[in-house]
Amino acid sequence: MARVRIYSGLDEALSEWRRLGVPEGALGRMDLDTKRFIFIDGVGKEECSSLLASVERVGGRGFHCKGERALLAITPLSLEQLMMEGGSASVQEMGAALRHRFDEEPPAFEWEGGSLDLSSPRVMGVLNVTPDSFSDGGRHLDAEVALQRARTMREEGADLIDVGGESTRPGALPVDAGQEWERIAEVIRRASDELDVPISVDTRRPEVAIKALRAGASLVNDVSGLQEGMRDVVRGEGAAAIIMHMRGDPRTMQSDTRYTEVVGDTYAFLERQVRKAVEAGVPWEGLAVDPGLGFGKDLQGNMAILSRMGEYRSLGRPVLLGASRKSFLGQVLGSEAGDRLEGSLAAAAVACWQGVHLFRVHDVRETVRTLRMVQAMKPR
Ligand code: HH2
Repeated sequence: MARVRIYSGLDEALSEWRRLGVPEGALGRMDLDTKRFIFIDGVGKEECSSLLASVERVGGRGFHCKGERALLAITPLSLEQLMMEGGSASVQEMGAALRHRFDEEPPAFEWEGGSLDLSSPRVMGVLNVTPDSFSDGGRHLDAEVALQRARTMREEGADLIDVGGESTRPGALPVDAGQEWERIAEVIRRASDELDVPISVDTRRPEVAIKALRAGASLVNDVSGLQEGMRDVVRGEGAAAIIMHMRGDPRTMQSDTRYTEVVGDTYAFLERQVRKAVEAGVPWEGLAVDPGLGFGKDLQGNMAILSRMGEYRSLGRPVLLGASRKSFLGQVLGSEAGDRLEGSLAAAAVACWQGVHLFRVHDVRETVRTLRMVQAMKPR
């Protein structure tokens, strides 16, 4: 049986490989992209050459170093592709090692001055300070009412509170940055002061994010995937960020919901955006990912993602589920946003079973209890 070692970063891999006596010539050929670096030992000569050929074919780099050893640089997605093609025993062993690594180690999630322990699932309570959010729109426009809602969610077990001032439901019209900030300013300031949990700001606008972070928020939850301006804000303020996949913008996102392969396409997007953020200087430990249920996906796409949420874990970053009360649940249940609790809890349970780390929800108490139950059922 082959021995597989996986490294998340090139530095870690290089120092280990030097120690193992791998020639510098081989090390120089390794790519600097955010990839998994793999060392595989005990692969028969013949299998080694076919392994190297398949890795190169899917865009990775491989190098055969003396005896039965190979060095590989490959993205998790390419490795998944090889596994799906029913690759050799070594490919399957690499895939299993990759999964196992993330089964054992919860990813770090950190920002300047804080962190979140992900050794058990964490709940993010949704607080929309908007007139038009699809499920709680108009309820928390008054700062005092919003703060009371935040306190209640905290008491119910929320580990994070996500404050938003713009609805991103399908068809929602954008608001300007000034108006968005005006809605949430007092809530962010006072909630960060008062509550003993991190506050995240749900915004697509760098100018709103920077104000929120300076007012006490620790994280940016960006449904538009952490583009350049937002990356700079997150790096500059020492914040953490949740990178979500969305197709187009809320006005248009449901007009084309076709994908080559929805899990693969969203995975590749998240992988790319994580890499760009790291290249822009945002620490790897400060990034989480979210495939964006309901954002430019149809029922089938949402269900495919939900049933394979665990696969995003091989990105090495915390994975967030945002299914709460969404319309695809209503399509199955035949019910309106206020009557989708069972769907929200079923989605949380299915994702929790697959090792998802963060749950963005409206119904905090019920979700906390569901997650506790699912965790208790998991084999140890
Ligand atoms: N969904 C919504 C908003 N922000 N952020 C992440 N990371 N993931 C999500 O799935 C997600 C999100 C939409 O839900 P909601 O905030 O309840 O409604 P609205 O956008 O209408 O305010």
